[in-house]
Amino acid sequence: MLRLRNFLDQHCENKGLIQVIDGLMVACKDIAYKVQLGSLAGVLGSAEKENVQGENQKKLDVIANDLIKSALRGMPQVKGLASEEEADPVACNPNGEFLVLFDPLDGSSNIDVNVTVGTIFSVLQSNPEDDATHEATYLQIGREQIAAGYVLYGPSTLLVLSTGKGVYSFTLDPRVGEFYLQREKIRIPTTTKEFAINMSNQRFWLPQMQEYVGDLLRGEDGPLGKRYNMRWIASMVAEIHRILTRGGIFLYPYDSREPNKPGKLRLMYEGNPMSMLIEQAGGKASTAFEDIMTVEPTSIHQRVSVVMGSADEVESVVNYHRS
Ligand code: AHM
Ligand code: MG
Repeated sequence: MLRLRNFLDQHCENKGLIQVIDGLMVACKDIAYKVQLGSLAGVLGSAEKENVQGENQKKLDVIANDLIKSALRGMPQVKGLASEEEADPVACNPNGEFLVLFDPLDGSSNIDVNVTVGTIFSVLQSNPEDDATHEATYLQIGREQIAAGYVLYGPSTLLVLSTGKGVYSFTLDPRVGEFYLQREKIRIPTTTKEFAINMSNQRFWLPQMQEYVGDLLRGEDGPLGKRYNMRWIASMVAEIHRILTRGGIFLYPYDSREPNKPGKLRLMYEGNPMSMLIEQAGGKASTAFEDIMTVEPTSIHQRVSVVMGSADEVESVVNYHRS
């Protein structure tokens, strides 16, 4: 079995990037260990404070953020970082080449019920003259990402990674603390009969989205002509992992609960990295109007409408929105 480090040495010419991924995984293994111990490590429950987005932080949100932050700050290759749990970007090493954006613990509403959560990350290249304390330094479109991935803390701990040459997954062997390659060049089936959306928001969606989901629910009697199954885990990492395993479509579209925000999920450290993985696996990732990875970012914490997964199904959603 091929160890992650050996895989990277064989598949990635960028030695600095290898160091960054290696360093990130040191922090993620620590997070995996704490998630596994749960209440035995005293890490469950609320941190009794809010992040910059006004969301209640869980203890593990804060712990995961601190672990990743201190790992990245210690790396000479990393110039700066931005996190869901940090109001502002954090400068690391002035001579560093890379910017790392991350959601330290996605799906954290699931921690206390022992359901899968994960860390999502996106790596960008910086210019030597860029100031890592400036938000503008980080505002690159998703197509500029040089690597993206997530670590899933589920029954097994998995890393799913792309450095722009396909998607690979690795499983952590906690007995030796190493990730081993398990799946190569992952491909998402083009068609699907499985969708994931939070149906409780139905009345707040755009009419086009209501029409599309209405047609899904009509099954073989509707215009889509097939019976669909539904899943909702409320952990984007877990949903995307299911789609990378057996296909499907994941939607967190615009809704009018907060009319000024384009969606719930964040572009820079949720939408973009997941879009890179999905596209690298042959799927599509759209806002329903344009490719997510072409959206020009205007702030680190900006929101985006998300429709991603099996290519034909995403195309179908885009077609409903053309009308
Ligand atoms: P988080 O980053 O604060 O955990 O929020 C993102 C999560 C996604 O993982 C998931 O798809 C979504 O929020 C679930 O939202 P809802 O509570 O509407 O089901
Ligand atoms: Mg998240």
